[in-house]
Amino acid sequence: MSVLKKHDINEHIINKQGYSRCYVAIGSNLADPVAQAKEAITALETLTASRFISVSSLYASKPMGPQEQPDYINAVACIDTCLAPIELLDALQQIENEQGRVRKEHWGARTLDLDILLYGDEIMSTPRLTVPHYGMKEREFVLYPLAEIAPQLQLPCGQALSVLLEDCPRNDLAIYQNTK
Ligand code: ROI
Repeated sequence: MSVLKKHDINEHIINKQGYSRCYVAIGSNLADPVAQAKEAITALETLTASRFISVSSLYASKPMGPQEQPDYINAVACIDTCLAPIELLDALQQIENEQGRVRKEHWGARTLDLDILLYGDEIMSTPRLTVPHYGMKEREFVLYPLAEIAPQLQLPCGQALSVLLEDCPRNDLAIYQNTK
């Protein structure tokens, strides 16, 4: 029997048309977070040079970092894109800006955060972009929504998402609304 390779498990990481499978974290805790998240999902559905694959439910989560800020709405979306990593970052920052992103302090409240969690199987660190996202392995509001849409996922480092989840308490994470 043949042994499954990482590329078989993370199916279609790069398919024949040169698309890379990417996972994007969505987070908001200002200016109607549910509406912000839904608007971001709509923008991702029509992202240039990309195909929208799926999105998790919306989750309600307690703030990580300073506690004197509102609870967050979080979700994770999956897209296949022909955009290079920096082009994808630019496109996501444009969506953030179009939704009037406000962010006053580091780790403080924000109208919309769109973070690249994974870009295919790439591992990269540049001044503007680190992939995989530096904090994703410890964040319940990232790992649980990610597992909802990609339960079999393996990270580029070889770690299985299912193993990361075993060490990640849910805290007060709760499904807030289905997006289907
Ligand atoms: N906390 C939660 N629950 N959700 C987020 O999306 C989020 N984003 C952040 C910080 C400030 C780290 N805390 C968060 O950037």
